[in-house]
Amino acid sequence: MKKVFLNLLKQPITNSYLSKINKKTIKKEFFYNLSVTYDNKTHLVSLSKPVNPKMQFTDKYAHRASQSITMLKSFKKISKNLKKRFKPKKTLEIGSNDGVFLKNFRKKEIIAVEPCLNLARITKKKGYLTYPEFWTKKLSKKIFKKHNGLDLIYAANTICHIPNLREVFDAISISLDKNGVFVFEDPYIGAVLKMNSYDQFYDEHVHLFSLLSMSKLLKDSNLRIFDIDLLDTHGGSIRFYVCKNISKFTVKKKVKLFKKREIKQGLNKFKTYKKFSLRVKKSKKELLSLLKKIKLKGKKVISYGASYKSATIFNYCNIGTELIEYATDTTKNKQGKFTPGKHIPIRSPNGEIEDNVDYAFLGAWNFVKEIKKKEKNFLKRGGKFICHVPNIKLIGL
Ligand code: DWN
Repeated sequence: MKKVFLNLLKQPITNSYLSKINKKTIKKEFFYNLSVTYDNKTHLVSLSKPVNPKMQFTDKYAHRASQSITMLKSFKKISKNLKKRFKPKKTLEIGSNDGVFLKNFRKKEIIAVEPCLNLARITKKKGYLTYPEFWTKKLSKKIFKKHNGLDLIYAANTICHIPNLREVFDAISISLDKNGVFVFEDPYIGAVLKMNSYDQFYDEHVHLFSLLSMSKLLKDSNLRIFDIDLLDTHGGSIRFYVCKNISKFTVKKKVKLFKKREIKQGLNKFKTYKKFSLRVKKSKKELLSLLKKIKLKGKKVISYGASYKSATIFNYCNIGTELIEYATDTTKNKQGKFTPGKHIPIRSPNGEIEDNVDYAFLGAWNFVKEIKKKEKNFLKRGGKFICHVPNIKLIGL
């Protein structure tokens, strides 16, 4: 049975960066109620009512996975490791974005699947075989017919975006070779609870996974987990190594140990999530109080990164231009636009943070190390970052 534990109020579609702000565009903006459930049967954490994917993954998809050095390095490392460990001859990536993972493979070795047409065009143009479609059983059958069984299927920050997980996993079963591997990584619910990073909940993050939930869900599609990795990326992610029930892989000892750890953290109990929701309310109160205090002193505050995550914070906490003057973002097609819901203008960072800025809210807190390195001058002149994870805090030199 699914039970709601968190209500993050009215939220927009996070990819809907507005080009103009006027009566018409404001009236047209789509909002839904963002509440989050825990299922005591499967242990899965999901949004109560997912938004229609066709409204999200359009031909105007803004996010570019290759915007951070951290992620470029991470994809390079995992590509190298996967090649060394599994020696795949035919690999497929679900949700290939702008090709940040693909580029580590030879063109004839890898197939891309990407439903956002503007992104699919990028990898197609670079010469990668790209299916501009959602990952479904129908597509999987088509791919199997053309290429036979796949040795490796990889997905990063994609599977948690798909409402119908049974369809995803059945589709994997269809096109994966007998001893093929399906490797996927997504933000980890255990880390979200630990870091109080409630901004990991937004329209696109339909589910947040644990090992407990994933072990149950994969069974129905005759798949099983044989290894896992815990990652630092995106504020704490989990990577699952999955194979067919009948395959040769034996389960690593750490899988069993990790399950015990999750039980100790209470990931199989509703009350753990309920307690988290109280911490979220506290975080909102403290963030608003800090921002208001800073503004009363006449200081200038911006947001560093107009991330999708930050849309949850701005809309849940009701933070608009009265508290945050503008956001900077390196993604070209976000620049000149306005953040969804709260309509904060987005600018190009033009190198470093401007001299007259006193505080920068970390909309991209998951890249704090990279950002601190880049913004040494801001910190040297006394500038401070505002960060909401794990607690509301200021980060200086
Ligand atoms: O799952 C998803 C993740 C992986 O990416 C998608 N649903 C959408 C998107 O979510 P996000 O926007 O919360 O992800 P990021 O990668 O945390 O966003 C950071 C934003 O900050 C990007 O728009 C780029 C920007 N940025 C910047 O302006 N300066 C990032 C860095 C490191 C910088 O130095």
